Amino acid sequence: MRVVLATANPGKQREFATLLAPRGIELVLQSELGIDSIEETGNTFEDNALLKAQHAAERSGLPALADDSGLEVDALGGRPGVWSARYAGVGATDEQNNLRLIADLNGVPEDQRTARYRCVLALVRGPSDRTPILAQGSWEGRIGFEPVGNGGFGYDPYFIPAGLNCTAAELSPARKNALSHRGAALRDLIARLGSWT
Ligand code: ITT
Repeated sequence: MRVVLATANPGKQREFATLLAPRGIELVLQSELGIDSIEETGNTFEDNALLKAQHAAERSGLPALADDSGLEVDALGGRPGVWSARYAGVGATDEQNNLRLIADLNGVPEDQRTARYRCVLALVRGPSDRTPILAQGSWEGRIGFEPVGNGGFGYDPYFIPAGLNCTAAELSPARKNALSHRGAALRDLIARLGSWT
C-alpha cells in the first residue's frame, strides 16, 4: 500500500521509515510530491493531525498519514502542547524552542518538572474520508536542566523518560521507537487497521 506521509519534519520521517518498513506500507514523503505543509490552525493534536492528513490526501490523490505531537509540561499548564514546534515563534529551530523551555522552567525544582510527549496519528483514505483512523500514544518523563545526547530531535536532549537515567536523545533509534509516544501511537494505529484499504 502506498501512503503519503504528511510531515515536513525530518526527525519524524526517520522514525516512521523505521517503524513502518516491516509492515508492507510504502511511504511517500509529501515533499517528494511537491506538497507543502498546511497551516496548523487546530487547538488539539487530533484536529491538526486530521488537517494535515486531509490536505496531503487532497493534493496527492493517495491515502495519507499525519502525526501531530508535542510536549506537555505540567509546571507550564500543559504548554507547549500543540505549539511545541513553534514555541519560540513560527519557524523556530529545535535549539530556540529548547532555550525557551528551559528559560520558562527556570527555578522549577526537579520533582515539579514532570512532562509527557503526546502523539496523535490520523490515517485517511482520501480528503473526505468520513471514518479516518485516529490513534494515539504518550510517553511520561521529566525535563532535565542540561541538554544531553545527540540522537532524536526536538526536545529529546532535555526529556528524561520515566524510569531511565538518560535523555531520549541518548537512546538508540530502536529503543526510542520501542518506548516513545510515536511508537505507541503507531502500534495503536496498526491494531486498528484491520481490513483498512
Ligand atoms: P509536521 O507538522 O510537518 O509533521 P512539526 O515539527 O511542525 O512537523 P508538530 O506540529 O506535530 O510537527 O510539532 C511537533 C513538535 O513537538 C516537534 O517539532 C518537536 O518540537 C516536538 N516533538 C514531537 N515529538 C517529538 C519527539 O519524539 N522528540 C522530540 N520532540 C518531539
